[in-house]
Amino acid sequence: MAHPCLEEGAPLRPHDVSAPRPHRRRTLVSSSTSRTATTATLAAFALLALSGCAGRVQDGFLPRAATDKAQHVTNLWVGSWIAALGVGVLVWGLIIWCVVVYRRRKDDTALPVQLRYNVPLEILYTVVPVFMIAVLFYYTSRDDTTLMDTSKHPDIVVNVVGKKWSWDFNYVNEQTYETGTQAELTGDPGVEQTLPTLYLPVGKRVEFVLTARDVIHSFWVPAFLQKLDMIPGRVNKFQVVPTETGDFKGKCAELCGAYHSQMLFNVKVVDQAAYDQHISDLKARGNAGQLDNSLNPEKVMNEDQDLIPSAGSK
Ligand SMILES: [Cu+2]
Repeated sequence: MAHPCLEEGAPLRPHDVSAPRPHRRRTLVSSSTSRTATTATLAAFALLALSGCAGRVQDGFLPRAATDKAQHVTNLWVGSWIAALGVGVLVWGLIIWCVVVYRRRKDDTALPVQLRYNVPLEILYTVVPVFMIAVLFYYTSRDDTTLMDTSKHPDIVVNVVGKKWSWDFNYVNEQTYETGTQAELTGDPGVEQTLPTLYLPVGKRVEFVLTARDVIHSFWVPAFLQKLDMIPGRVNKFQVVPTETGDFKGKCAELCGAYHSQMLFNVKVVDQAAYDQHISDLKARGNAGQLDNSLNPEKVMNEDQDLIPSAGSK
């Protein structure tokens, strides 16, 4: 037998309709609600300010796209937010409409029917979300394929090696390298100059070949709007064409141990002459050859061996 309260027309218990609500309680609830709303608004502004969000609204507050492919990420991000907001506004609107139109009136003494179904509506509830997910999946998959495409011939190949807690950059065709040591974030100015710096020529297709010496790291230049894991024993690749000169920041995006937060590097996108000069400087410093994967405690797996770049692969 159903619970009496679930039966159609079951009368409300007297205290449900007639017991006066203590005024004090309502005041407390409404003041605590408004306090919560104020706190949430302040927190949102603080988050925006503290995160140093310098992005523009039309970029969805992402850093400005600095590679040929980054605009795809911005478009997917902004498009997804617009879709989510559209769905949100519709759902919030329906909720508010139900709350207002079907609120309890003074003379309501009976609970509405508590168990009811509507097959067409329920089919709609199932089909519409599946359709929405399919659309998001299509655009995500399409952009993922573009971002991960390495079929074009690169002008520069850089084997970036992640290690606890810094980076080695092997310029494969130039047969020179830069090796980094962990940043020491003392809070004093000048730390950035101690970080390893990756030089890239503007407008040239760069292939990053990513390997790791010890644990999983992730190669991330936020301005490129793209990152990829570096997995011990595996070789991952992606290509970008940096489209503007300038100084950018790079970091590890995978929690990799105690000093993960200090696994930082600089990126300088420069013209070809400055790039060539940097390569000459590295060679003059005696950095000949490669700091390759022979330094890793674990071998790169057999099936990935042919992905390891060698000079002349350009
Ligand atoms: Cu790391």
